[in-house]
Amino acid sequence: MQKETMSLNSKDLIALEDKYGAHNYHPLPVVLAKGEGVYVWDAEGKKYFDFLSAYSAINQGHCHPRIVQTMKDQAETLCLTSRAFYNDKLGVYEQYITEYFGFDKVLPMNSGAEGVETAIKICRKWGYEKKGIPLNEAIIVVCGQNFHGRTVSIISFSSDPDAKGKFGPYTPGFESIPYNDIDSLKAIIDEKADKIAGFMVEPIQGEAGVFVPDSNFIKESAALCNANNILFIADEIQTGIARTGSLLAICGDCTCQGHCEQQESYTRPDILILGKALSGGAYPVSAVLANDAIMEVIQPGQHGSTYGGNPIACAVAITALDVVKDEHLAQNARKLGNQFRAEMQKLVDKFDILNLVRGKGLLNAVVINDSPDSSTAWDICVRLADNGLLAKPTHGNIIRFAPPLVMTEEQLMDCVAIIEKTIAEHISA
Ligand code: IF1
Repeated sequence: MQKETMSLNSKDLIALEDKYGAHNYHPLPVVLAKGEGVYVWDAEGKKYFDFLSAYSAINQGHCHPRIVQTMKDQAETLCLTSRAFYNDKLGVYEQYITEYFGFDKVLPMNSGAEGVETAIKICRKWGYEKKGIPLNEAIIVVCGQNFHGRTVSIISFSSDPDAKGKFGPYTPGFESIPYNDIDSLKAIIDEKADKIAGFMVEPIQGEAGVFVPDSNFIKESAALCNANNILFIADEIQTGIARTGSLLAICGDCTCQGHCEQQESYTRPDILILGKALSGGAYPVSAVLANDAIMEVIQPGQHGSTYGGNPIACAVAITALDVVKDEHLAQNARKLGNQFRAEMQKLVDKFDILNLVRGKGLLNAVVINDSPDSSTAWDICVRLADNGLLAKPTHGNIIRFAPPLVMTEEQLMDCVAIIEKTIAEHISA
């Protein structure tokens, strides 16, 4: 069977996915078979720059040798114990990650959505037991255009009709305010402070098209929460772990590799949710971090997961976080990000078809000068793939550019040349 699979070409493999897989995605017509650093190869051996990084999970680059070695070693030793017993990696990892990000405790899960669900459960229980909200009346405030995952509770507060439609009945207890609108947050807190347990926010909205809020929005909302005994919950699943040019997006302009506790630019969340790059793309690992006064509301039997905190996940995450520090990925993302946006700005000035570039660090988007219903962004991405660079359109007219953070300046300039050439080709086609 393995041998047979090896001889299938991209067309065959796409047909297999089409026939046997649920159609819950619409991928670009590229079949990837190998990855290394900033590169991936398709089933025919064509080489590409990866400018999506598996939605920011591959910050450390594909198949990072240290991460792969750690995973191999641990897989040969002990994979899974469940949490019915202790394991010899979990405590070590918990100490490591809590010191790394500056919290008392961590609750380990697997997918990002599970991390968000975990944060919601902790927040609600804290609301009843610590804040004294009447049972079943807790409100969590969220933002319009959010993306926090795909479970029923999470899509209950989505504003995307595709993500949400016809999956009801929905989970109550969430109220939405416009993103980047501190006055709306003030208004809902003025009205309902006693019942609001938390405010959950992405420091930069990824799915919305890499929307960077005003510089004071995050700081001011955290201060408002703090003043009103409301938990400030940061979903850094996509923005965290060096992607935006600092260890976390909530670190603001600080590039130190620590958790920035002492820095003025740092906004301390009460609950921090991480996922994706926590494993460098090797394994599904998510984590919810909080201090004791919050985390202690969860007692045995009240939350968990068969795979959460398994030895492979713990070992892999330690190495993945080591790599971020050792290879100065936050600094590199900051430097290359500034350079990338400057280069894209030149293209925006030169080509009418490009409207604007925005983003932070190496989480960027170029908005195409065409309607969201047009196929222009998709067509450009197909052409980019032909020219050896993989990026994905979002919302019809936005292209997200998020390469692995291990990229060099020279590689980045090669990519800029591919993008320029592709836009020129698209216009003259
Ligand atoms: C898909 C976007 C990225 C996330 C934030 C939680 C999760 C995500 C801030 C859930 C996941 C993904 C999932 C991916 C598409 C993707 C995405 F386009 F939707 F916005 F990254 F850009 N919080 N984001 O961004 O994490 O459960 O998936 O591990 O295929 O749905 P998960």
